[in-house]
Amino acid sequence: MPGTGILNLYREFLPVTESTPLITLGEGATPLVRSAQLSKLVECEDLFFKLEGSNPTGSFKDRGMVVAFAKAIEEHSTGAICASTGNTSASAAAYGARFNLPVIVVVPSGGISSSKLAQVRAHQAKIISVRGNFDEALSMVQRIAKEQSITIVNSVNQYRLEGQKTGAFEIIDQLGFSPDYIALPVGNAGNILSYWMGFSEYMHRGLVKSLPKMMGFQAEGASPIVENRPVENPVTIASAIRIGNPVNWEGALTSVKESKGVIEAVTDAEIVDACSKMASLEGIFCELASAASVAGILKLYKAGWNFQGKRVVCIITGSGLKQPDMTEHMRLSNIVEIPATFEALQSAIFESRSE
Ligand code: AN7
Repeated sequence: MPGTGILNLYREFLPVTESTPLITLGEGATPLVRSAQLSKLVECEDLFFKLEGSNPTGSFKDRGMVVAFAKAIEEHSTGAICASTGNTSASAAAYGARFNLPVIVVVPSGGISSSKLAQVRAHQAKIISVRGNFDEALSMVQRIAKEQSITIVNSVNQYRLEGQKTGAFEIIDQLGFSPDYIALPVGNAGNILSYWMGFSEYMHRGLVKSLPKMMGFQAEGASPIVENRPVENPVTIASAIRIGNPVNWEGALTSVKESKGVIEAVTDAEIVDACSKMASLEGIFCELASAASVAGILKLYKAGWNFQGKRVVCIITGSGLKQPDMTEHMRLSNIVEIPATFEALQSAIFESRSE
């Protein structure tokens, strides 16, 4: 039954006890959409997009957040805290509002998009802006959480990973088999680990016959795992993945190693190009960070990878509405302004057609 949420749907795979409240805001059951054009561009048997922007707060974070909040409530927590590049905070704020848990959000000053900030503020979470980057914010949050026994809802919280692995379950449930490749953006590196946990678990339980290769893509100016060293001042246009020292670094490496996948970097220009292609060729408006997965596939194809006969799923982690201020960097159509006369409309249509 759709709308019942991932805790209900996948309870046997989740850390649900008799006293876990099966809360939901309607997360999960997101569309898996077949590519119309990009699959041809990379000569791939089948390319799918998992639209995680269709979750209640517009990103994949809700899958993990619902489990983190359910466990926090079960454990009689008095509040939740997170550092965030935006989506984690938007999700935490929403679940906090709905399930009566005060939420504190710590964000890098100027480092999160206006619409994510609007979500946090609308949900009345306490918001603290740090003059520093995400990694600095997270290390302070980890210390506060430890000293003050507030529940941390970043992906150091194992329940977040447990919830996010349901994305992998859904892909198999929707396709009926495991794809050959999963491509996803990597920031704090929780999601790539979650997906690998999910696929491995289905395999272990005999619910699927093969495993995909995990392909993680970082933004070039924020690619510590690729460079094999923390990046002190990460820079990328994709603010959601502007992270220099991911907490699940080891987990990401394990996922890639065990699945015989890859972790690579894509440039900002490649991310913007992929985001524009998603919007103009596929009808899918996604976040820049999310487009890193698509940029990665395009890059590997150009580097000579052969996707013939392969089935690829790109995890589109967040909606483009999350980052309206970034669209200016994309290829955009012109706006033709006219006086309110029928003749002007007629000639504007005619002229723009003949362009
Ligand atoms: C759209 O919100 O880290 O590698 O604080 O918002 O699991 O961190 C967001 C990360 C990909 C990377 N796509 O996932 C935060 C935050 C989008 C994101 C990622 C994020 P992880």
